[in-house]
Amino acid sequence: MSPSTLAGAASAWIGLGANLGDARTALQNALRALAALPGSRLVQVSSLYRSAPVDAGGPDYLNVVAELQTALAPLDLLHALQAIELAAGRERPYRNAPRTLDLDLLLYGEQSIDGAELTVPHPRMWQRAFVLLPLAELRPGWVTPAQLQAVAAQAIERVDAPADWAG
Ligand code: PH2
Ligand code: MG
Ligand code: MG
Repeated sequence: MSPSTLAGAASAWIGLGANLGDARTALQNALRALAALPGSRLVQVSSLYRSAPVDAGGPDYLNVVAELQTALAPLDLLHALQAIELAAGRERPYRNAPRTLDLDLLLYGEQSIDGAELTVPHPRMWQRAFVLLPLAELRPGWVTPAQLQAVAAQAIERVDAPADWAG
């Protein structure tokens, strides 16, 4: 086992988004908070993307995807993500309301989870260019050309390479 591998850890793929306030700083702070979670290591971060809201109103979003290697169990990770959202001033006035920070657990290892609190893989991830494009960057070959083609009409642009915004 390499020293950077955490015992019993899984790769969790997290979608980060924000479209209220200083979204870029919110995403940077969220990455720092993810890296500081117990038993966790931030492995990679995608480019920063600007995307038009999907099924929602309000300003454009900034979106990224991150890979977190973590020994936290899925529900413990979910609760940790919710705590980071709350600390960033997240409010939930109505469904898909603009938000200071949204952290979605997209994938947790190879697991399929269908619980009251958590569904993994994230049920809508394959309909969303703001998830698939950054994920395809980090997992080349995992997202298929057909899946990317299916979201090709959605308005999204790559704003910054990882080193230029997350570095
Ligand atoms: N999140 C949503 C709804 N719509 N659209 C974009 N572009 N980016 C998001 O992160 C997003 C969205 C619900 O969480
Ligand atoms: Mg979301
Ligand atoms: Mg969410």
